[in-house]
Amino acid sequence: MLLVATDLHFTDQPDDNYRFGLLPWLNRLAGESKDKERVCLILGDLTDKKNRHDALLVNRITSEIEACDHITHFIILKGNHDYIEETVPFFKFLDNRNQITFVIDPQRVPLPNGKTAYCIPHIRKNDEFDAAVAKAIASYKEDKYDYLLLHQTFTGAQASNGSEMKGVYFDQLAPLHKKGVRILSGDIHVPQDLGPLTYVGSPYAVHFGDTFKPRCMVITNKGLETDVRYPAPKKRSVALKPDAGIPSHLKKGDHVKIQVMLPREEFHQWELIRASMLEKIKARGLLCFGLEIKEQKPKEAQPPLSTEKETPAQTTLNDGDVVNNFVAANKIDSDVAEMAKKIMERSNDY
Ligand SMILES: [Mn+2]
Repeated sequence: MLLVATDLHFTDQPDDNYRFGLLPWLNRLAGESKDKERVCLILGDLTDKKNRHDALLVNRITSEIEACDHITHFIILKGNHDYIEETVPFFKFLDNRNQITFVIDPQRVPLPNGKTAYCIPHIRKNDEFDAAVAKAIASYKEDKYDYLLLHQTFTGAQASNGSEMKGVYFDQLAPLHKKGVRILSGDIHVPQDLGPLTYVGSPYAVHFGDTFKPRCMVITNKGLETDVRYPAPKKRSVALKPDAGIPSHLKKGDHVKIQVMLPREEFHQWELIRASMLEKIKARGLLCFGLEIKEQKPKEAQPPLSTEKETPAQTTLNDGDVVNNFVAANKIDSDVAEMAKKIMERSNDY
């Protein structure tokens, strides 16, 4: 069997601790399989920061991988968050261990279940990626393979805020798709099919405002695919009226940032409203990462005859949306965008 997970974004932040249950959980799933070979594919972004990791984090990741006694082999692709220097990703040293293959360059990787994967880890330059795909197609003609594993942004992919990403083109993968090669990619956190390829998606919400349904995939040796879902907290930003209850979809342990919509003339009641909101958050067992006032503009302030719709952005934009909009408008590198989101999240932490 193949267990497929990607974009784990492990960090040393206590708030991200929920991500660490994933490997033991995948290991338990592997333990339920009758297959002899139980291979875990991680399609990149093992960690969030690219370099200079804390000793605790590094030792935790290595020991958690080693503790996966039901998983016979790990194949880990280099994602864009896994390196600064292309040839020396931080976790390259994992490749020296028996049960781990850490793939840095495009290459054919035989899977222990008898299948073969062609891996193209993250490539920064689009033309270099295109050249790697051309090589992969040539390689298929010489000798077939079953899977093409990637970590790349393809044009048309849907980001967590619904906007469309720009990157490399998926049309070039069509010849492999037509031959029946299963194409799986990491990088985009929202699980989705895009032309010939499938984004597996993150196993949990990574940023505030991530509303997608996270998943991992299990693929049997016969090629049957099932989505599996690791129980992890949601990370939601919500805007509420001062007397509103907490939305029912938020459960114990979920991470929330709350904006309370308040007309300016009621700002003086904030201390009371804040205290009552904190009570509600506590009663529901939520972890609060931000509680702030958002001014509710008076109705008469809006131009009454305007044909323009009020942009929902005024009331529902969260930090992630703000960054994503800016990134889309200014064509900013996705790594920089991720960093900006992190900074905004931390600066809002209580
Ligand atoms: Mn990622």
